[in-house]
Amino acid sequence: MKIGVFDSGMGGLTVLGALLRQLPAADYIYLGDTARLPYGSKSQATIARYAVSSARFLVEEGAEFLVIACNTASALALDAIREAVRVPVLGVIETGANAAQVSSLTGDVLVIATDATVQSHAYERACAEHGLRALEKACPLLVPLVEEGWIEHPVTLEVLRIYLAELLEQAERPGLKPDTLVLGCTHYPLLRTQIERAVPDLRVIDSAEVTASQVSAALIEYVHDGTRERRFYATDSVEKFKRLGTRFLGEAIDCVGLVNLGG
Ligand code: DGN
Repeated sequence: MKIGVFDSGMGGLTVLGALLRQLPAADYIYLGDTARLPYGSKSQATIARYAVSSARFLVEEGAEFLVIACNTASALALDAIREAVRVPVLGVIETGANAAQVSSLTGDVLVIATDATVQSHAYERACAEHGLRALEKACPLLVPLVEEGWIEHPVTLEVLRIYLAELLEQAERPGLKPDTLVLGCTHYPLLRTQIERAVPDLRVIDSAEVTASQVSAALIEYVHDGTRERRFYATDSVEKFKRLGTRFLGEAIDCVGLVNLGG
């Protein structure tokens, strides 16, 4: 079984890292559309066009199952991808909302994500389908801080503290009783420890881990130990991908292919 994992950049490597831990026998092919990121500032039509061409590339390369390991693409392009390819497609928002339902006893959850994901209200809708009330907050400074490698940096800890304090204050106004916090961006698992320390009363849902669990549960019977192929592609900046990607994946990335998917 070959699983294709797609992100606009490197954040999706946190999902791939969790998949490698939970379902190591599968073959994996990862594409980071680094030439066209960030998706968050583009229109829905453009994001869908980029995401569909990326998904088609992975299927042409043999992927039999696709994981959209990017919240922005999952929020804005999942239907377009499903229409364009003939393999099953799973996005990180539905898996995050499923896990929030299992976690939350009060039915009230908090979500932190990028601007584009929050503006789409995809988490609010997905949570509502599971009978949950979700309060979403954009935390746009976190992606650049993670990409800078400032995981334990005092600036990052202070930015996190401010965002989370604002979110908890907003939650008090409508009388929500949140008990769960969803990390709605694939960059945020790198900050999980710091976030858990900052909000010890909330259960933190790491969408990389829960996505990997759901993929693993769905596919385990189809995965047979074989070559354990791992292939990486980026649409630009392969050297940077190798260097920074290792931090997201948790293991070295030796070889990254450059692929041109057009404009
Ligand atoms: N990691 C992407 C996500 O999950 O939405 C965001 C990446 C970005 O904004 N550059």
